[in-house]
Amino acid sequence: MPDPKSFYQHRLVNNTLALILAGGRGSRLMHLTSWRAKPAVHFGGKFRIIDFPLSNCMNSGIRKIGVLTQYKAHSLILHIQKGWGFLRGEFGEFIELWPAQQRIERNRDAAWYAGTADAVYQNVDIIRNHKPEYVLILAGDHVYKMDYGTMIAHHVESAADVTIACIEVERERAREFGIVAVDDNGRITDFHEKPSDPRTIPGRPDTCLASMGIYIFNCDFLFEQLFKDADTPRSSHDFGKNIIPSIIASGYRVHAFPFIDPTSGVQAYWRDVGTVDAFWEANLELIGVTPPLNLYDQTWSIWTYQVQLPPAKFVFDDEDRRGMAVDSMVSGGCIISGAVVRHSLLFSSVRVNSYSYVQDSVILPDVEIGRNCEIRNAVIDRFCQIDEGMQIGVDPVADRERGFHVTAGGVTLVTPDMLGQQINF
Ligand code: ADQ
Ligand code: ADP
Repeated sequence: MPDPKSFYQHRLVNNTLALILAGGRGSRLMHLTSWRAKPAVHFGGKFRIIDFPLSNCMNSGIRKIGVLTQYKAHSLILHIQKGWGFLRGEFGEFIELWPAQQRIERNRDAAWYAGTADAVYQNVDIIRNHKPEYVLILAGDHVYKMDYGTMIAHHVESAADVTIACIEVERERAREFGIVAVDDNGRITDFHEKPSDPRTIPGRPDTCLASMGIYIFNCDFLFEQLFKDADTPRSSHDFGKNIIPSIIASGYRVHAFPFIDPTSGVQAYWRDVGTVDAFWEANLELIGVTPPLNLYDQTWSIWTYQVQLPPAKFVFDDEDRRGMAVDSMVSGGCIISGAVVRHSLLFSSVRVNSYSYVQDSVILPDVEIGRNCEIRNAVIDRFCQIDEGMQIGVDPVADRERGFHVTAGGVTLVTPDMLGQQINF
């Protein structure tokens, strides 16, 4: 007997168009975003950050997706073209890239997507052609697993005009988010984007309820609000700064969708890997025995583009030294030869040569670590060639002198530019 709930959700997701906002600068990731947009930053051994919202769409049954790009979009575009072209156009499925194109007449003076709402506004004609009932707006730069179908069902059942996914955050961090207040029915009564004095949850002075930047709009209502905002002088055309506060002030029904893990009943995993420290920590967290984000869960697979690679290999070198990795994740195509890797995450095709030692580090794809190196507390960017005998993350002063970036948390970031190296694609 088919489950009526899943039929119902299937109809809802089928009438939903997802828009992934992937055009922001993401500059707090420093040199990791010098050449690539934040959604294209590598994560979890073989993925890119954008694979998470895209996989959530696939696993939720949403197969109509626009990805809105602008800054440094080259590697993001390549990744989506190479890895996400498997949808079937003949069944109305697609993932399309929508770069800023200045197609809207009224915006002819604007060079780029001004804010997140402007990015959507500039594509209203494309959205209209798809005739969705609901528009799901997502950030392209968060790591989490979420069933958007449940959120859309919640939106419809609460008869909301807009639903915002929300998560609890510590008050100390709350200034980075849109902070909401809700009534007993989950209706949002107040919203402040990045407030200097964030409002806490009643009875919990250390905790605030934050917007995750995930919105579901009834499509007609979205259009109405986008056109209104486009005509509003001095608006920065941003959902968090302008549209959401204005909708609430006008008395529309805006509901919160609490992001709860359906199996544990507690707040689900969600990370904004917005800084090098957060990036390093979120990657190394995956190594633990019971990681907060399980990448091995086949009921919610994370899809990606990956080149065909042979298995990781751990070899005795020519002098019989054992190559080994413990308490680590090592991706395909890696060769660890006569070297030791501890508590680290190695992306694809990393080579670690004899006498070298790597600990507490995140090594991005296609890195070669020469002999006799020592690397600790580091993030090594793609294509770096680490010369024989180099020490990284051992002496922060020496690291800074060499032009490496050492974070407040003591993580050393090294990129090919810092090593004066040209990239060989
Ligand atoms: P921020 O993350 O600070 O806050 P923003 O910088 O606008 O908001 O980024 C949101 C998403 O849109 C990101 O994925 C970014 O790449 C993308 N983006 C930004 N500008 C864009 C543009 N002009 N064109 C296309 N894409 C663009 C938001 C909300 C807060 C909420 C946090 C949660 O405004 O209310 O709490 O997300 O992280
Ligand atoms: P990813 O690992 O995201 O694919 P790459 O290292 O390939 O990132 O860089 C992203 C894009 O930025 C590349 O496709 C290339 O166009 C450009 N790029 C990266 N590093 C440099 C550089 N040092 N000089 C010029 N362009 C670069």
